[in-house]
Amino acid sequence: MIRTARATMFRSLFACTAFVTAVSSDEARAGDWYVDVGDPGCAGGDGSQGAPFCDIGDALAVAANGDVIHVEAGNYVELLLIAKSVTISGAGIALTIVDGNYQGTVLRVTSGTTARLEDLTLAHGDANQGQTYYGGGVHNAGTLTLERVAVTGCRATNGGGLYNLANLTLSHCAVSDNSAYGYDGGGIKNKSTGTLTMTHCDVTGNYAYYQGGGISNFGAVDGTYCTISGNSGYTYYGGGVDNHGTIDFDYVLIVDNRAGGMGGGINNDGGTFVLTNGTVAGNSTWCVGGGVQNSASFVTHHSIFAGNTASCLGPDFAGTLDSAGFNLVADTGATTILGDPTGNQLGVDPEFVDGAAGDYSLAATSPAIDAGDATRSDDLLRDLAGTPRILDGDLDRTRVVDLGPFEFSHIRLAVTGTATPGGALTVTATGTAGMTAILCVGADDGALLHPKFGALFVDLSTLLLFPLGTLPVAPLNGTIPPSTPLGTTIALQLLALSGGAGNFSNPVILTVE
Ligand SMILES: [Ca+2]
Ligand SMILES: [Ca+2]
Repeated sequence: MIRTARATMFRSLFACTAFVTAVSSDEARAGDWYVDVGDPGCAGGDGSQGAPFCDIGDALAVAANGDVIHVEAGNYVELLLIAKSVTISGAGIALTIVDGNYQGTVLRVTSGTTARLEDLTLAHGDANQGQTYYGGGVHNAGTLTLERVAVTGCRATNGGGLYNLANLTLSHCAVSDNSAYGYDGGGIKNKSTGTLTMTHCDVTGNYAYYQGGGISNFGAVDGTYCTISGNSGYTYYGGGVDNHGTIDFDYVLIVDNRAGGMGGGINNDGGTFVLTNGTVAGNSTWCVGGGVQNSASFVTHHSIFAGNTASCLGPDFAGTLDSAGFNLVADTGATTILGDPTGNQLGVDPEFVDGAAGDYSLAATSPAIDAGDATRSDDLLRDLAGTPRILDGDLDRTRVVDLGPFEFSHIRLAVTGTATPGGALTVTATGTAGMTAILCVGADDGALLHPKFGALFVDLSTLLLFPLGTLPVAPLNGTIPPSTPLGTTIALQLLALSGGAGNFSNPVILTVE
C-alpha cells in the first residue's frame, strides 16, 4: 500500500510540474554538409541532407570556412586533414567512429586553422605510417576544440593519442588506451609551444615507453574536473603525468598510475605544478616517488597524497612540497614541506571509501571532511562527481570544503530506467542511516545555494518536495506521464536532514526523448 501510494504521488508530481521544453532546431543552413556512410546512395551524394556523402573527406573538400559537417552514426575508415575552419559534428561518442585503420594520424589540423569536433570517436591512428611520428589520433598545429570526443587505441612515437603544438581545448573527452611506443606522452603530448585546456576529461590506460604515460607536458596545461588513471610510463618518469612546463590542475584525480623509475603519479622535473583539491593515490613506482617525484616547483592546497607505493623512497611525495595550506600527506618520509602549514595533516590516513577498488571518495569518518579553509567559498559549485560543493559533511551546521576533488555528502542519488514518455524510472537514495531523506523534483537549471545544505540544482519555481522517510529507504518507482513533450528536462536531487543540519545529493538531470 505504501509503495503504491508513493508511486501515485511520484506520477502526479511529474504530471503537475511545469517542465521546461527544449525544441531542437535542426534546420539546414547554408554551409551545412551531410555525411552518412550508411546511406545506400551516398556514392553519388552531393553532401545535401537528402543526398549525403559517404566520406567526411568529401565534405572537407567542398566545405568553406565556417561550415558545419554533420556526420551520421557509422564507422568512417579515413584520415582527416583539416585546413579550413570548420565544425565536424557526429551523432554521438559511441556512434560516429572515425577509424584510421592504423594507416596514419586520424586527425591533422594545420597551422592557422580553427576547427571544432564534437560527439564522435577518433580511433586506431598510427602516426608512424608515412607521416610525422607525432600524434596517432590527433596532430594539432592550429586552434582545435574537441567536445564529447574519445581518442582511443592510437599509437605514435610521441603523443600516442594527441600531439599538440598550438591551442587545444578538450571538454568531456576520453583519452584511453593509446601508446607512445617510442618515447613520451602515451595519452597526450603537449609541446613547449602548446596550450592545452582540459575540462571533464578522463585520461586512462595509456602507455609511454619512456615518460608521461598519461600526459607529457612541455608547454602550458590547465585542467579542471579530470581523472588521470591507470596510465603507465614503462621505463622512467611520470606514469600519470610528466611535467617540464606549467600545469595548473583543479579538482583532479591522479590514481593507479605506474612509472618504471620515478613519479608514479606525477614526475615534476623542471616545471611548475599547481594542484588544488587534487587526490594523488594508488600510484606506484619502481623507485622514487610513488605519488609524486618533485625536483622543481610544486605548489598545492586542499590536496591528498596517500596510498601510493615506491620501492626505493617516498611512497606518497618525494621532494619539496610547497604548501599553500590544508594538505593531507599520509607518508612524509621523503617529503620536505615548506610554505604555509595551516591545516596540513601529516602522517594521517584520509580513509577513502575503497581505494583498492578504485573508489577514492571519502568515507564518512574521513579526517579530510570539512577539513579545508573555512573562509573559502568555492565558485565551482560541484565536485568531481557532481556533488554540490561546499557541504557540511560533519553536520555541525557549517559548510566547509573537504580536501581532494570529492566533497562528502550524507546522501547519494541514482536514477535508472528510460527517460521516455511513459517510461519507468527507479529512484534510489543511499546514505547515512537515521537521516531523513527528501526527494526534490523540478525543472533543470536551478542553482540555489542554501546556507546550510549546499547547492540545489532543481529550479525552485517548479520545485516539488517528496518525503521518502528515514534512511535506509526502499527504491522508489515512478512513471513519466505519456503526454510529456520530447525534450522536457527533469531535475532530481535528494536532501538528507538530521536535526537542523543536512546535505544535498548529487543532482540527476534527465531529458525526455
Ligand atoms: Ca565539506
Ligand atoms: Ca561542518
